[in-house]
Amino acid sequence: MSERLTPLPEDKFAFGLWTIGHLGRDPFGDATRPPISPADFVRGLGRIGAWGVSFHDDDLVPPGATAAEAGKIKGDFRSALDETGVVVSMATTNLFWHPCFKDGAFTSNDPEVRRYAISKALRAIDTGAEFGAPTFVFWGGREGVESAASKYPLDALDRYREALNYLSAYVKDQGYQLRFAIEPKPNEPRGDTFLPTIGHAMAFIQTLDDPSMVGLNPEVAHETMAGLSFYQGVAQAIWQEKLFHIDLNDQKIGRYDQDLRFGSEGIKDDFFLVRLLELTGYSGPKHFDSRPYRNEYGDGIWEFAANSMKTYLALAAKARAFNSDPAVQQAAELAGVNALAEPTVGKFSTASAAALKAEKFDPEKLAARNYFNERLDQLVIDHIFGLNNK
Ligand code: GLT
Ligand code: MN
Ligand code: MN
Repeated sequence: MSERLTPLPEDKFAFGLWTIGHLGRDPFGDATRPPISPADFVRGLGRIGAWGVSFHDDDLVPPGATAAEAGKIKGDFRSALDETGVVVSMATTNLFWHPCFKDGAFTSNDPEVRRYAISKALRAIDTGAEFGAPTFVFWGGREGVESAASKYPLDALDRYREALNYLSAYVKDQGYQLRFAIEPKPNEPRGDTFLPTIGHAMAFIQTLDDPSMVGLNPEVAHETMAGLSFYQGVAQAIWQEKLFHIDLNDQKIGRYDQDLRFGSEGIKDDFFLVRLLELTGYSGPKHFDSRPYRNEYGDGIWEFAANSMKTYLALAAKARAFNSDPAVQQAAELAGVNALAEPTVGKFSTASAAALKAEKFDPEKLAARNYFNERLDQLVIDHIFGLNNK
């Protein structure tokens, strides 16, 4: 394959400080890797050709740091950005780690916790704006319940909405060039999470004071955990102009949130996802929210990151080859793929409805049609395996 497999800035590949830099801690075991400073992390990204970096407020400046320590960390981070040309592509706030958020943040039953959560988010938005982040993500890790008796969900949604409306108004008041992206997840760490899927989040956004300011940051692993098709969810988000950001990783269905390397599991799903992003001209960051295997160490973690980008580029090349293959175009024609783009009846009129009712259809003949989906789908497999060249 003569296609380009090394990343360029225009690919907009980005990584969060908590991803490649994940220490390997899990619920059953402690860290297996040493920490990397934010500045060294950015230098590492520069070396592998990544474009962007993202962070939680607490990843950049650890809670409890003095003003002098915070200034030093931010200064070093800024120097590394300037040195490498890496940009800050997204910022977010950690409203899940500290035990005070054990009952939720924006939806905690304790009003003091809710006020603290909004205060922390306001300060994190300031930090995001300070580094020019165009997107601010809200992943409601602790917004949920174990016992359904503990929260009346309609109240919880009211409080969630109140928080996002307040924070949107703050962004406008400050004149920040920043949009919000909600990241849905069905469960983990809570038993049930509010706004569990792309669909729930998109419907919720429509109820906000300014829906245009809020979109989505869907993640492969999260929809897959819910047993849903990430591809179909992302397609609808694009259709509703709500795909502001995307978290690429991989996941086996029915498991805990694995955050595996993009392209390491559902390769056919990943092929269609990349094809969709490329075909629709999605122009936001391609953000890898994944972590190296817990037994990976040293250079291995950077190899993991470089391979995430390589796989994306390889799939994009496969998607282009698939789209331009005459055999695929022929099979797609037989399947009626392009015919679905034609309007069915157009706009309603009394006359057209009368004519439609009078039209003669032959359902038996329609039922006898073959759509050749087997042929079309085998071509997908042939392309992924590279058999189309043989
Ligand atoms: C956390 C979560 C991710 C979110 C991050 C943003 S933090 O690691 O598992 O899916 O994207 O808050
Ligand atoms: Mn995840
Ligand atoms: Mn994520």
